[in-house]
Amino acid sequence: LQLVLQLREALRQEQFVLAFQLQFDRSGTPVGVESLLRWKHPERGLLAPGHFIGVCEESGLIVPIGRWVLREAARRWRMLADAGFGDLRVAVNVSAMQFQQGIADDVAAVVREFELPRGVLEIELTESVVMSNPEAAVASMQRIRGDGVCIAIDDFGTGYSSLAYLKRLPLHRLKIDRAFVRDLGTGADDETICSAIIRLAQSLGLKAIAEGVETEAQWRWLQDWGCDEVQGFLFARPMGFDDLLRQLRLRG
Ligand code: G
Ligand code: G
Ligand code: MN
Ligand code: NA
Repeated sequence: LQLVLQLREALRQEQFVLAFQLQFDRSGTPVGVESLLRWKHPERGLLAPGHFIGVCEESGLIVPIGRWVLREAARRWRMLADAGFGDLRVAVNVSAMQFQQGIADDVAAVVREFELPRGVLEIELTESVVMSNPEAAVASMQRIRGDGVCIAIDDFGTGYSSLAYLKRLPLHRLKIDRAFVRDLGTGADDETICSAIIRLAQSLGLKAIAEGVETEAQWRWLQDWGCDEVQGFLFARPMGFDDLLRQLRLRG
């Protein structure tokens, strides 16, 4: 309970910030960033979601916090665009409860407020969020897509997706869970899973992005197997907005 009160206070006092992790295409060109929530705790320093996201979900606070994340990500995209990096896409993680409460109105509102062009905002949903009520999910996702917002399935391969629904969903990207990326390049079983996901994405007309790429060997494997995009510590760690801008400017 104590933590819930602190979190409610944190939202009021603007103690949340977004970190951004760059995503790259096959040639190593930045194509987007994933927004990752951080809590600037007054005593404990910068906290990652593992310390508090569970409580946010249980208490329902994830709804107003998620709304803040969505607007902040859109605001940051506008700042990126003003700095000449408007080609980048900004992705936002959305929790089950937040999605079930309905995010289409919130999405439409930020698209309007920050005049987001089509394709620059992306929503990340997990398989379980979508598959727990696919009919309702499809309707909501279609509204989101109608506003020009992309949808990615996060942690793909760890949940249970109905292939029949995958085909029907208005998706843009499958994010290969980093658990499958870990052993790439060593001949492990996970290579079969990754190549299957990449082929599944291709056959559905979707992009595949690998998360958690940490080694050159993993990256080489992903390039060889035609994975479209990559994200991971090998390329960039999550960073604050000022560092992100500095990195992008250094790259020219
Ligand atoms: O940033 P980090 O690697 O610690 O993130 C841990 C988990 O928290 C990931 O599963 C990520 O999807 C989730 N997460 C990060 N930011 C957000 C957010 O803004 N909203 C929601 N709902 N989850 C987030
Ligand atoms: O579940 P989700 O994909 O949203 O989780 C994103 C989280 O993954 C972030 O908290 C980020 O810090 C973490 N992450 C990003 N790249 C890497 C990586 O290369 N290795 C590991 N172990 N974690 C990563
Ligand atoms: Mn994610
Ligand atoms: Na993930």
